[in-house]
Amino acid sequence: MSRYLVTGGAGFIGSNFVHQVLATTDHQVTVLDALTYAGNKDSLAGLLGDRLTFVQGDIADAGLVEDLVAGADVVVHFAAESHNDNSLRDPSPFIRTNLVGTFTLLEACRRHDVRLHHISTDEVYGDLELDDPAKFTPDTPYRPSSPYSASKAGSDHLVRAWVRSFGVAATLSNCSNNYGPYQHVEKFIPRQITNILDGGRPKLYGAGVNVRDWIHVEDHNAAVLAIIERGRIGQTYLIGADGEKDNRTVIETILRLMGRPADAYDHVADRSGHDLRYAIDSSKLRDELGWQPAYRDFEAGLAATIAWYEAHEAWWRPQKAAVEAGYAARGQ
Ligand code: NAD
Ligand code: TDX
Repeated sequence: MSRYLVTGGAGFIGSNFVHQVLATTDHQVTVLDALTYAGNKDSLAGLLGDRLTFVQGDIADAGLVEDLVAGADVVVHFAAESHNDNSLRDPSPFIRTNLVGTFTLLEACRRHDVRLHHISTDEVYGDLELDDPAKFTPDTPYRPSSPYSASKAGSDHLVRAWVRSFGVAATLSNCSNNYGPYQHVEKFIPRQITNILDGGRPKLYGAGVNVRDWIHVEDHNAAVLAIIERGRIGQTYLIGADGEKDNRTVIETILRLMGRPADAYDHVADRSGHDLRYAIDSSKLRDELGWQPAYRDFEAGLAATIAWYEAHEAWWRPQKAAVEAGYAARGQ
């Protein structure tokens, strides 16, 4: 039994991680989450109790972090400002949370000799051409495009520096685009599903040729657990499930699965600096740690995700109108 401190455990991937840890291990979990607009305690409904404690607070609050890290065996660091579009409007919380917050956690882990797993993104590598057979590997040079991805790239560099300079026992992972339950309606897939459920239309940025490498959130989190249990300290593992799809195809698939005509969507203003394509080579993770994705059929995973949003309107409804008003104000 280990004591896990999970930052960002009320967010999309973090809350799914808490569900998975409680269901598949005997670990004790403390969630530290600031409950920003992206955090939702309802994502942990029914779980709070003997094995799960919730602390509302900021990962950049050094005093609070010091106390919580001192009582943990492992810090699993999901907390971040996570949405590219928001980072284009106001980068400042991205700098504070993703850089200062990660620094604050690293200092506490260093003082208390606590193991850290840092969750990051494939976006730190920039983007690939559509016709490039290459995928991102752990050796791909960093070339982030947006304030979000630059702040995540900086956080990765901080973690590696604290490993090398101070001997902090950390691992890192960079994952591709996640989908599944409890994802905020600002993100691509939940936005389109809930637009349709609301009687509206999906919104495609630009021509929609941009490619994302989709992975189910449970597969991401199973990989994170494998890295915490069996990964080598100081190493970076790329997590991906060979799920490349262009955005137009994803929208057409959602429309078909929801019984709508495939062309019942709107083209809207493109994202500034929009990364063209992401693709992950996860062979290091598969070869070293024996990880394999369980969700190999994207359409089946998408259908299950649609069913989840249909059944959980009370979870997403409170955020929907404000998110759409924000997009509409920007022509998106
Ligand atoms: P999310 O936005 O859904 O959740 C982020 C959580 O962090 C929220 O609960 C929020 O309240 C909390 N948080 C934000 N600032 C905080 C602060 N200062 N102190 C404490 N808590 C704070 O994000 P997500 O999609 O679940 O992403 C989780 C992690 O995974 C992030 O580090 C992100 O960069 C990474 N990641 C995400 C994806 C993806 O597809 N969503 C892919 C690869 C990597
Ligand atoms: O309405 C939309 N229409 C649209 O075409 C939205 C919200 C997005 N898009 C496009 C932009 C991207 O090409 O869909 C793609 C996916 O968009 P997002 O869901 O915003 O994800 P992305 O920018 O790719 O980043 C995600 O994956 C990597 C997460 O938000 C990050 O946290 C993670 O690091």
